[in-house]
Amino acid sequence: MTKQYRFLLIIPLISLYFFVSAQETQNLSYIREEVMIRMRDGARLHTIIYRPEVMTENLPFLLSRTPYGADQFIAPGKNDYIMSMAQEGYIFVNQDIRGRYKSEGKYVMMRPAHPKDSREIDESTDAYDTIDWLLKNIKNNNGSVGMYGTSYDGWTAIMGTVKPHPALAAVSEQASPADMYLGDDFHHNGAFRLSYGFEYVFSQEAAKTDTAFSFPVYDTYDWYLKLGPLSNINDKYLHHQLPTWNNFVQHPDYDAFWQKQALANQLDSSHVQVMNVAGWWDQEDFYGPLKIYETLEHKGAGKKNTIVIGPWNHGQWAYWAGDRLGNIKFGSATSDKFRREIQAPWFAYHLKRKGDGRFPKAITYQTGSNTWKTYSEWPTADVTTRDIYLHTGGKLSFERPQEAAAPYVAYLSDPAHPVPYRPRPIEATFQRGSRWSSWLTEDQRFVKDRPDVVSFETEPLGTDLTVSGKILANLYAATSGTDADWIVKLIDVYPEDYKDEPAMGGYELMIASEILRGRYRNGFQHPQAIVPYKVARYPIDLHQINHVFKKGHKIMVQVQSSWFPLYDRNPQRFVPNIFKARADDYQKATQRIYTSEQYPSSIRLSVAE
Ligand code: PG9
Repeated sequence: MTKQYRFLLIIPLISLYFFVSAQETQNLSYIREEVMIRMRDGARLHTIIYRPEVMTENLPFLLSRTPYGADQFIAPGKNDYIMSMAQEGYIFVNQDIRGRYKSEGKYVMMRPAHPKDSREIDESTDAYDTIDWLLKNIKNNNGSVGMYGTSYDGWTAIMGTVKPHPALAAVSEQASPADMYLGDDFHHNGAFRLSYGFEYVFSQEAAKTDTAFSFPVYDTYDWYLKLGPLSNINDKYLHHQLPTWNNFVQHPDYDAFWQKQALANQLDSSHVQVMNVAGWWDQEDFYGPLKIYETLEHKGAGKKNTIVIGPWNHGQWAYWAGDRLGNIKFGSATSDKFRREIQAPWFAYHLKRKGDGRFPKAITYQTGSNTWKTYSEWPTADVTTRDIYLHTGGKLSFERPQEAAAPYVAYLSDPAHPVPYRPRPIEATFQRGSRWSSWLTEDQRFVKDRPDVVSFETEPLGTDLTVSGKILANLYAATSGTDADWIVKLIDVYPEDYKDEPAMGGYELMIASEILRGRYRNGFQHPQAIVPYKVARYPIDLHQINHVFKKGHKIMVQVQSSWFPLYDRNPQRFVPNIFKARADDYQKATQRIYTSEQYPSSIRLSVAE
């Protein structure tokens, strides 16, 4: 146990409470108070309140609700994430959600809300009851409440809007997951996120406080490979004790369990102002904030709904300067800008009526040109869709393929040798020193020469090419097996002779990527076996980018059929439930990526003039 507790040091990747400001800019003193707040069903939630020692006006509350330990919240005067807001003046409140750390009640991972029923408890009613108590019991408040937080804490923030308290005026969800089956932490398009799913669920459900699984090896690639079929997780390690793992096994398809949890089926437009925040290289919940923004747009939230997307990994806006991510440099302190110039004024206007309240609908950082852009709608309509095609011979171009000598490129996908998703050793996801948090920016040359990764690239570009908004891969593919995973990566290849920064010469930077589990090509609710060697179209949503492929750079597309151990291995033989596959279901398969006139695989780009 002691050993495991050492791993608590890893949790800052998830919970941002550990980051202490290097320079304390002001002497911001607070009175810290710890209370147990009673919810409508009698459960009491452990809550920490920080009131400024000196108050010259009544102040609004800023509430954050977490499964990661409210005690670990750094006092507002020393906390980079909220420093600008501390300088502005708020009463900060942090709460352990139901069943975690010092709170009573039962923890349910992402407990779905009952949007129409206020008698049933959920995270929305818990937020409501907390706000009600605060307004009545904490003196010198101005009657206004904001909620904010990253990831799980972002999710609890947006859940506050499902049955919102009238005093809840503004919510900033930052990297909140929206759909754990389609695009966030636990699955993408039906493909199971093995290393994240296992390690995260263990950290949350093995005990009431965060607890890391103790791997006997450093390179977890080996551990997961030797694990064999997924059923060994329960048979050898979890023994059916962790509810979320059991749910993975019992709900392999997009059934009512996942649909009920999906935010698109819970959220509605309300009186609450919402600011959604996402990072282009968020390794956990990039889909979430985009989906929440889109859902609220469809529900008519209009001016009450805004989005900010920066060049960040999961939660990077909350700490440090944000002038680089992994090997990629941005030339300015993007996170700092977010905290000072976006987050702080937005809350100040909505909770204190300070400032002019003029906020752009969308602020998105344009990578490549390294500039911030504002938009009156997002994704911007100011684009033309253009298809870029995969060709035999490894070429990529805007010309549609003509009759080709060989209509496809083939490779062998072997579940005994899956493609690593990042360079080995693959440290445990949350362990100190893990490269998990920046893996999406790794140089993709580390897999380029593998025989089971196929690459297609353009000539060096003659002019800058700006892609802003949605992108979609249209893959035409076939397999000798009866199930297959298809992974598509869109890559910016730097010139070999890169004068700006010689060490980045030839760097292959992933700008977008996604996986689709082939069995779900016709819908996520009903898996269907693939007919061997039959060509099928696999549409793969690559989400959105705002990126300039600079003159002299090349555009590359890579296709592969495994991304291990982030995603579990597809057995490549169709079985009804992969969590119950047997060792001998895992078989090699020959994959064909079509590049012909009849089956022109391509990526649909939104190109800005
Ligand atoms: N990505 C984490 C998470 C959120 C919600 C559910 C499961 C995992 C997090 O960083 O909080």
